[in-house]
Amino acid sequence: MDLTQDLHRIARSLPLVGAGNPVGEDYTGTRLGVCNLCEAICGIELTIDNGDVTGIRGNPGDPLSRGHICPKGVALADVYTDPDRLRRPVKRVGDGPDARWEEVSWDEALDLAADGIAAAINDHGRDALGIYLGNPNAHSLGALTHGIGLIRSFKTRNKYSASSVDQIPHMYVGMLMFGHQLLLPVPDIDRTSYFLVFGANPMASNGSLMTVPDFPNRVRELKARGGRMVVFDPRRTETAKVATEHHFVRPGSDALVLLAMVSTLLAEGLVTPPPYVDNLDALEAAVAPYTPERAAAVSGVSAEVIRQVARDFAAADGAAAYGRIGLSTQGYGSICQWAINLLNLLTGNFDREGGVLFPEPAIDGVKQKLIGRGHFDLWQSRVRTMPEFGGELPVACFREEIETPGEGQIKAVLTLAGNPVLSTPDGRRLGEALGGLDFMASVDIYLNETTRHANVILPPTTALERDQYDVVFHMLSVRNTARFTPAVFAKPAGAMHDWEIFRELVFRTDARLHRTKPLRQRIAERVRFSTSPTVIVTTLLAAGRKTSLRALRKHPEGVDLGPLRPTMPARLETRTKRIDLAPEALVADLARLDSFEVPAADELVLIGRRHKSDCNSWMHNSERLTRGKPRHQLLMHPTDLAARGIADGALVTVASRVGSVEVEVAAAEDMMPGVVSLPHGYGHQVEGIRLGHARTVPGVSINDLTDPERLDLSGNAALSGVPVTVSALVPATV
Ligand SMILES: Nc1nc2c(c(=O)[nH]1)N[C@H]1C(S)=C(S)[C@@H](COP(=O)(O)OP(=O)(O)OC[C@H]3O[C@@H](n4cnc5c(=O)[nH]c(N)nc54)[C@H](O)[C@@H]3O)O[C@H]1N2
Ligand SMILES: Nc1nc2c(c(=O)[nH]1)N[C@H]1C(S)=C(S)[C@@H](COP(=O)(O)OP(=O)(O)OC[C@H]3O[C@@H](n4cnc5c(=O)[nH]c(N)nc54)[C@H](O)[C@@H]3O)O[C@H]1N2
Ligand code: SF4
Ligand SMILES: [Mo]
Repeated sequence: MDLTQDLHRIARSLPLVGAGNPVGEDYTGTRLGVCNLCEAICGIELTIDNGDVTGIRGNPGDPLSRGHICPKGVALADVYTDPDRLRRPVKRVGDGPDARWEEVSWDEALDLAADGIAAAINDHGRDALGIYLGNPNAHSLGALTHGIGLIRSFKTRNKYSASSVDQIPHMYVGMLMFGHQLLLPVPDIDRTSYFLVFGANPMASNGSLMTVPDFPNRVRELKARGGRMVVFDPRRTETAKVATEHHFVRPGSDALVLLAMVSTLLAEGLVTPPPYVDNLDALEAAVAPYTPERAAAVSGVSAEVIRQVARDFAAADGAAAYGRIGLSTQGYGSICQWAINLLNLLTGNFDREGGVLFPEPAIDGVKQKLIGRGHFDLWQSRVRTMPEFGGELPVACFREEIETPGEGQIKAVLTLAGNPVLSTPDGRRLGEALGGLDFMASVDIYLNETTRHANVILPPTTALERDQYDVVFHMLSVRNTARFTPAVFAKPAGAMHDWEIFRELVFRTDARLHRTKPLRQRIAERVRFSTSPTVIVTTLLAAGRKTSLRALRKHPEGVDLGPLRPTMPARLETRTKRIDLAPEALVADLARLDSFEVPAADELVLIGRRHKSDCNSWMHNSERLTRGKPRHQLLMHPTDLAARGIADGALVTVASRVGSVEVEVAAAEDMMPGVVSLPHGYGHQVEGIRLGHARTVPGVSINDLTDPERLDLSGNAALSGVPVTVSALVPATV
């Protein structure tokens, strides 16, 4: 045994080591890892041959994921090996199609970034810096432990993230009803006998705000024990196909359907709410007008179905209502999430086995106060006066804040792991706005549709090279477990972790700012940024007292902390320790719902979709994920095609108020008539620039059609249900 191995062994036995025990360059054997590509956080086993990953499979020993893996998990190795992935910082020389990218040293790149950020703040004030945080931040321990510090340090009000094209309605309603933005009930899928799903497709997405690896088998088990899964979705999705019942619902009309279910429960005396709720009378008065007949007239769901589902839900021995992207990214997302909570609460399925429960994670962000309870509308965006939520402004306002002159205008942008040009409404024009900035820096592992506008790109290490503990997703998991995964591979020489990049950005920018921070803040930041994510996890686990890093290191497959348990009302964060069934702001928003309009008979509305082999706006560089049948087409019902004289396979123009795209159409019986669907995260072609997508994947960006003017009460973008027209461009050749 040589000295290095001895050192590794000693390091492993210490609770406070940062780097874990990465495999050597010539390692051959297996190694446990974790997939960070979606919220299912599957445990994986890598086969490594002489330092190369030759295979990835699900780890059957993982108490949560139980051996599950999807095509993306297998492709995790492609991120690690992709020659197009950035491994050194690059700076842009020149503009537009003539731009060239040059590798530069970390020192030069970080100084360049700090110069640009500091210049904007010095010349125009702190709000001159705009920040966008993308989805993968939630999947990186370092980004979570150190990202908040970075954002606080810059003090800008121009903060944007993927949350406002995603789950703000859940968080807003969680804050209003349970007193905290991260108190989100999770379906007890393993014990429920009635799983009611609105606007989610976990067979493709593997679940969201519900960490549920191995969803296909869990549904199989649900059905095997006589349980039911009932799905409401405008597309007969992969999930709808394995459901016991599926109902088409017109996009954006769910709030009316859900409220009609709530009013049915009340009208028929089917309610058994827990003792710690208030305002049942107010609720009854507010929802009484929302009858099944009224919902049926606009939703395409019959009044009988609405009544029957409400009755079945109330009668089931353990029922869980759940609504995801299709509910939260629409015009009435907050009302929808309120109504979902009401269904669970009123039927006694809130905080009950087989209903919905609150996980008890080993690191509890709520209890340990890692994040505040949330706030809403404390300030507004400058141009459109849209409300902040939890300190963030709606990303649908990002472009206008860059383009509109005046005090507080964004002059420089920093993006962290995000591609808002493809991911946020009217993305094309956001891209143009980014092109006009004084300065932009991106922390990202690829040159993409967004980062191509940056002056400098700072690429961090990737999943297999860093320690991981899923702080967020253990809080949303269908079973209480904990797992710490040390980096599989060592950080390569000359690479930086995301949190180290954040540290340098903060320190180097501070050194250039005319304003100086109070000494106390500077010392606190020094300490925070000098502490590694793993040390922070160690401390948080110790404080949580459910397990320890030492225990988790002994069990890299993860430890089981048991099924979900009732914990309420003790964990309510409301001042009264009670739940308001009829929060004023939500009741007031019903007035807006009353103007919900059914599209004209010849009008179409657009919705999105996910595929099990797509990963938001990236991973299209992976050959194994992109080969096979194309899946970028506009899906449209045959009767809608026929009505327009469009043939299956034709090239069509899809136009909305905001823009138009040209794309192939595919006839799909699975679509609700009147509804068309495009996947998001496509549309990579940018002329003259070699992006980090060497493989040309066809398709257009749905977000060149989505409309930044369409928002929910919470400020979340209403990406779903956009009115569009579809017309033939070129007749089909086949
Ligand atoms: N129309 C429509 N639009 C949508 C949605 C929809 O359903 N319909 N869904 C929305 C949702 S839910 C979300 S979450 C957003 C997601 O949208 P974004 O926030 O833009 O996130 P991604 O598309 O995942 O972009 C990931 C970027 O991060 C980079 N990256 C990957 N891993 C790392 C890493 O470890 N570190 C760093 N620094 N960078 C990394 C990738 O190169 C890529 O550029 O899209 C939203 N947009
Ligand atoms: N394979 C894969 N998995 C992913 C991702 C990915 O890009 N690819 N992204 C991850 C991310 S960031 C997230 S947030 C989650 C999202 O997880 P999910 O919420 O499961 O996401 P989707 O598959 O988009 O499912 C949304 C469903 O809502 C339906 N829908 C659209 N509009 C409406 C409506 O108005 N009413 C109703 N009732 N339904 C509607 C759509 O047809 C679609 O089936 O997935 C995560 N997992
Ligand atoms: S479901 Fe797939 S993408 Fe999601 S964590 Fe598991 S292997 Fe990764
Ligand atoms: Mo998301």
